[in-house]
Amino acid sequence: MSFSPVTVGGFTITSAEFVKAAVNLKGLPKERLPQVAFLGRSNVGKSSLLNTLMGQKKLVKISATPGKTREINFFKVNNQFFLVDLPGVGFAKVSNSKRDEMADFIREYVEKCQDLRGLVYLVDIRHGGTPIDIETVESIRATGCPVLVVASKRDKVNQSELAKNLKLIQERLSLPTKPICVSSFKKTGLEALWQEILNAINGMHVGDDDGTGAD
Ligand SMILES: Nc1nc2c(ncn2[C@@H]2O[C@H](COP(=O)(O)OP(=O)(O)OP(=O)(O)O)[C@@H](O)[C@H]2O)c(=O)[nH]1
Ligand SMILES: [Mg+2]
Repeated sequence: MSFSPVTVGGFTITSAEFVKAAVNLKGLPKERLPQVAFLGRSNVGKSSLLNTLMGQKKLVKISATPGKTREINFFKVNNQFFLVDLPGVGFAKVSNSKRDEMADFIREYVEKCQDLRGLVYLVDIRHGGTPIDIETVESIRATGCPVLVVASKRDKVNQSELAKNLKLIQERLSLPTKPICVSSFKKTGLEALWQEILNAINGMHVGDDDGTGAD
């Protein structure tokens, strides 16, 4: 299938493909490439953000029922790295035992996947960081995996709510600075986020391309 290159937030995507869904550690891709994974509460906008970052509409499935994604989905970008869609954290309609199983699988993946370079943790800007967010971010940090907290759904708040909730998230999640805030719908905040993702992967930068446009 042909793929038309697309530039999102200053980063050019020359290929983006779904590689596989894993339900346990044995199911991780065999190919050794750096990975950056996306985590956050169910419905926070992980899958939508992945589509937006890769300049896609439907590559990542957005299910109508939140909390339905039980797998870890791997997407290969530019044949260089994987972006990873993790199941939503703490979805109330999933039974406690299923939730624990999932939490165990996510923890195992974060602890054992040697190619995981960092984790983007999404927080809904309207909620300003919930107890589940605080607990999850702390448990990921405890594994030693770098966590980048990003606020989602920027388009849902006005300027004063934005300022107030960015500050709340910063305080509650003990961040050194205010988090990046993105909107998948309005395609905002993507440049800062791509830069962070590329920094996490091998120290590549958006500016690796020397800007001359030469190959
Ligand atoms: N207003 C607004 N809505 C968004 C944005 N991103 C996602 N949504 C909506 O939020 C809902 C959940 O989005 P998903 O991308 O499926 O969220 P998810 O985190 O992948 O959810 P799970 O897979 O259930 O964990 C959908 O109805 C999206 O259309 C955004 O930037 N702005
Ligand atoms: Mg999803």
